[in-house]
Amino acid sequence: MRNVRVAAAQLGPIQKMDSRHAVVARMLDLMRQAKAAACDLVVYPELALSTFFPRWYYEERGDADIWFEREMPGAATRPLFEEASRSAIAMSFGYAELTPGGHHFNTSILVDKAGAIIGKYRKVHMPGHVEYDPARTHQHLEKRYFEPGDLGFPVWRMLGGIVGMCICNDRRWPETFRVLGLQGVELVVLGFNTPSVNSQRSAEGLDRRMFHHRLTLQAGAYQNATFVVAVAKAGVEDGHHCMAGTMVIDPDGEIVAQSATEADELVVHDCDLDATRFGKETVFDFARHRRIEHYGLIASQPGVVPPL
Ligand code: CDV
Repeated sequence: MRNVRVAAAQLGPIQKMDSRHAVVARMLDLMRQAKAAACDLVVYPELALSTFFPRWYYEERGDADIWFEREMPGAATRPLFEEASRSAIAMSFGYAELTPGGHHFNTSILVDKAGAIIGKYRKVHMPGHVEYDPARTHQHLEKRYFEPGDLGFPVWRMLGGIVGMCICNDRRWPETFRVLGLQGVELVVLGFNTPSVNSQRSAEGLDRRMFHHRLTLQAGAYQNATFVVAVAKAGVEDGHHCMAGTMVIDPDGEIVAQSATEADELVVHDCDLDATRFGKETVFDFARHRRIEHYGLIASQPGVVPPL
């Protein structure tokens, strides 16, 4: 048995006016709850430190830089690292990263129990659009504010297992989970901000959005024999509703724990990483069963090329 007690730390809404300091205080409160529950790892959402700012259009792209972190930890986030090391609890959270070279990424980090950053992931699959789109019910300008990640999908040895990260829209792509799976991943942690309405098809509301969310997480977990911990930023931010659906999926693809609210909420689950072994040694023993001679298109062709 290799047990990792995971705390999925869902955040309720964060308004535009809320300071980093106020958000970090909420995150610290969840971390203290996680410590009281003897958790090993606390996982927060995508862009955890602010409102989901890509819904706002800034004509001058640089005006959005107020939402980006130039250093990690910085003055506002240092208390998270101090508390993590004091409590001997590992953590992962997402933030908007502005590098010294002027690059903008949607980033997540993995921090060990000593409070040291041991892993960084930059979101690869960037949804949305670059320019203001009046045809949409709301804007989703991630393609305007972020570059696609340049670090691939690494994994790290941590907490006695193999841990990987992805972010929100990445979960909808089987390629994400398979690349992590090919490195033996046993625990995938991810945060998300998912509007409860499709901006290009308003009839597609919460039920269908939640269905697709569960479908992708459960498939990714089962097909790669891994735990998945998915953590929402939920509720109504400045009039825009994001769905909850924080959940833990086991390597059989079953939802084993989930949130009940759209507020700050801790979902705790014991993940025995040895439970990943059966799938990895049988139906998803990749080395025995994969036929890479037939998969070339996946890595060589981005779009659809129908037959003539
Ligand atoms: N933050 C996201 O990546 N959100 C997307 C929405 C736009 C569909 C998601 O895949 O949940």
